[in-house]
Amino acid sequence: MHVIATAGHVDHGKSTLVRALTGMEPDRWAEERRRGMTIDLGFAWTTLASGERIALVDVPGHERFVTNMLAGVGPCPAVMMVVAADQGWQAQSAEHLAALDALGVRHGLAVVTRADLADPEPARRQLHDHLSRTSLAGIGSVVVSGRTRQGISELKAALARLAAALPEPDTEDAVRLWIDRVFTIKGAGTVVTGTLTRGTLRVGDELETDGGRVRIRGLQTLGEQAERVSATARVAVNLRGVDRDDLSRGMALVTPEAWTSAQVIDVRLTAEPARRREEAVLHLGSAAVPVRIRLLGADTARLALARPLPLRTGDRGLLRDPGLREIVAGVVVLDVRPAALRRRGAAAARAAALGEVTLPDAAALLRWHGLLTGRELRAMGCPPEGEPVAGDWYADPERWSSLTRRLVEHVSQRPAHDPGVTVDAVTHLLGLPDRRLAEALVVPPLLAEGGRILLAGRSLPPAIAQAVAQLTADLAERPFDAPTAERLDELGLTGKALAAALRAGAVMSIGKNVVLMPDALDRAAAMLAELPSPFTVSDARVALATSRRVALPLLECLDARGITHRVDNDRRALRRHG
Ligand SMILES: Nc1nc2c(ncn2[C@@H]2O[C@H](COP(=O)(O)OP(=O)(O)OP(=O)(O)O)[C@@H](O)[C@H]2O)c(=O)[nH]1
Ligand SMILES: [Mg+2]
Repeated sequence: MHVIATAGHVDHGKSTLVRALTGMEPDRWAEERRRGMTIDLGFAWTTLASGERIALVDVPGHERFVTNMLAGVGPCPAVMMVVAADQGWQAQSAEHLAALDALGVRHGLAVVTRADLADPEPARRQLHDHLSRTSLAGIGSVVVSGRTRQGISELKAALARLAAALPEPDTEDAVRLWIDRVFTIKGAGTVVTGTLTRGTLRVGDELETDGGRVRIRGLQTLGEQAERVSATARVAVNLRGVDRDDLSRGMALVTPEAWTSAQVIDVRLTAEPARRREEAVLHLGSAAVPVRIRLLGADTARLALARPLPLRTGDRGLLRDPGLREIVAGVVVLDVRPAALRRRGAAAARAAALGEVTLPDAAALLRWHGLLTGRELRAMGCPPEGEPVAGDWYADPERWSSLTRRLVEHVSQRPAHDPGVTVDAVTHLLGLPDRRLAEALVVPPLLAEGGRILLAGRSLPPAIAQAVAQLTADLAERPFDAPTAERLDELGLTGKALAAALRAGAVMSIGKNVVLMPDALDRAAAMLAELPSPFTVSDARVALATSRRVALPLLECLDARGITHRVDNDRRALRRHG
């Protein structure tokens, strides 16, 4: 199934078109039929000759009902942009198109209606001209009359082509169903409807709403009962555990813990606001939420929402000024839980950080947040990459090495015969959210002994311990970038001092003047295991981000320990274990 919304000025024939396509009545209310005008969203569907089912969300054209229009269009992946042949481009044609453009809608059809009343060509040219400057540039067009049915079969053929070109939704993804209607059915209880754009709903599933957990009691799609419904679909969900009055349009049903409930967000604006403004309404999905705007950079802003929404990075919405009745800008969500801007200059720094990415990935989110769990990353819209540092925790490499550095410094500054610091004290000292992170920070020259963290070779004289701590900090980011002879000299790690550090196991030497941390061989082996096998010295050098001066003796050490072996003159492989 595909779901397509209508758009266009009042009275341009959208509902008539929906009727002609489906034989169904989209205007559900008596008042709508009496006034001959759509007020709220209408729903209808049809099966094309190809067997493809098309559900239509019919929106009102009148400017008073723009909020309803946006609730219908918000979650829809495609649109029919309608202009009447006898009236041409009008104010709401412009506002609706601006909304679609702000939301980044790329799929659709341009439809010239009421072609029995006037030559459709001028309207068609206008339509294409306006579309060409938007995300909908290049879409096809059809000329129809809802009255004479001229063009309706061409329109169906064009819809089949549009449907075939729509991107496949991810039916395995987490669900976020934006609610567009809530009602009760006698004997069944609360029912909500919406456009499902991702994931799959099954009877019995537990979902989350603003108010808490609910369970799916029954499902319908296009008037038929179903055990499961996958995106894309129009769906009616009968819920257990919630009152009709606790739900409304603009809330969402979501897979538990798969989204971030966000009340402050950082966004990119797709257009520069024409004037400074501090308030607007954020339209996203079927929601319309008042927001306070704080501009950060030229095209970035922080929004404070009047109520939280389940969001992820990459979500698109728009800001509208209901007083001036104008769309301010489209927004792309960049961060769903940005840190507070407290210090002077924090806003400028934030703008610069946001400016570095088009859309954040997990690495960018970690750069911004330092430490996040895989679950948090997924709920923010960026599945983690690489390995966790502890449990489900992922770390920004720079933050992680600065934590290592602080810990080594802290431990090495303690008196020579200190019994060490407890893991809990370190957790507190470094402000870590989980003590497992403190445990994971214990790498050479640190070691854990009886629940306490201390410096390996703690019997070293303080000057040498300090030098080792410095070297650890040097090597935190590039562990194989062994210090030069000058640096060793500067640190005082030469002669007797170096010998003492080596004896204590606080550092290791893999060749004359090539000093590394004691875990260097294990770490090198782990990194080399990622390389296509066999590999050359130069492959290893690049992978380990070091020089030949280090790579050669390091590989020889690995050979000597049976971790690697020579395959031929210039290539090696890791020895298989087990
Ligand atoms: N002659 C003629 N009249 C049409 C055609 N399509 C719609 N109309 C008439 O135009 C008027 C408005 O049509 P609707 O389909 O209600 O227009 P709409 O775009 O849904 O209007 P809103 O929902 O209020 O935005 C009605 O009187 C229709 O009968 C057409 O193709 N030819
Ligand atoms: Mg209508």
